[in-house]
Amino acid sequence: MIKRNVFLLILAIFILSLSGCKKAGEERTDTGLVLGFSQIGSESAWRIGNTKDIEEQAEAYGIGLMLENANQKQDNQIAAIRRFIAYRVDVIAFSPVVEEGWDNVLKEAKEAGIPIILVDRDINAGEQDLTTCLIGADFYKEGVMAAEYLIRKADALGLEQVRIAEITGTENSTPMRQRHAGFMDTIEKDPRMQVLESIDGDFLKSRGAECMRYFLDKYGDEIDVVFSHNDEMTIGAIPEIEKAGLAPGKDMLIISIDGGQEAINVLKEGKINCVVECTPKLGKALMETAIRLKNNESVEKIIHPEEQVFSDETDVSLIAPRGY
Ligand code: GZL
Repeated sequence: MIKRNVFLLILAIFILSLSGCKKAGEERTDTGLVLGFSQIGSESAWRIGNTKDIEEQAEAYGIGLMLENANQKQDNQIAAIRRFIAYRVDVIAFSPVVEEGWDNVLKEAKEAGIPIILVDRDINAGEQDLTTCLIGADFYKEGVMAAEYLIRKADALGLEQVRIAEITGTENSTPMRQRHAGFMDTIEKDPRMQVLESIDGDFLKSRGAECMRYFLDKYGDEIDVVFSHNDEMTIGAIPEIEKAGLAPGKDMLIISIDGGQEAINVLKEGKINCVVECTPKLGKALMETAIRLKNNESVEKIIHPEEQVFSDETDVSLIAPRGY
């Protein structure tokens, strides 16, 4: 009897400790489903839009959402997943900040019988079957679309050489690895294309500015193209180009990924040439998948949203408000 009381006391303390997360509330909402979600952080307009969409869709679907923000730290995500397991949520979802280091905590979730949904990014779990599905963009295709735009633009401008400065996203993250791979695989057959250097901007605006200062100091006006893995870093880089007396979008082509409103506004100003869309609106697919799992229904292994390219090849004034 004492053991049970100690357990209940520990459980009560644990539940009270969940002050950092948005509680499902004591009452289960009308689906009777509680979803634990570990979000990477708030590093970009994309991430903030993704969080907002997930919260709105949980409300719309009547799902109790416990959302924790990991502030870019994998340890915080692992701790959050352990709390969700202890709280015995029905489904756990998370956007892994990097691809490695998840085996142990996901095995604990599997042993607890709680299904895991990957949102936005993937993990490298080898042959182990630790997650039920991935809901997120086809990052490789985004890299391909960025490169295909560049090849078309080089043809249109009659460029004989195309020297590229690449500002990558968070090292070892799925979007960084796959956007780089898709881009490189597409340009490698084109003898005009040369990547001067690739450096890690960690998807952050401040790091994007730092990377651009480094590139300008080292290569100056040799740079023909900046390929940036997300809008935040692109927005950080553009003022540095202007401080160097160069016109972004004209003296050097600017290619970005995400498609948030701020980048689209800069595209409309002519300072960015191409923005590949990476939609953050994954909430609807997440809620529908969580409900299917709770009902023991099968789900697709990978769910990719449709995505498009916004560029100076079309009338950018027609681009509708982006919502993030
Ligand atoms: C892509 C997402 C990336 C965005 C960045 O789906 O993982 O993380 O491109 C965000 O803006 O930081």
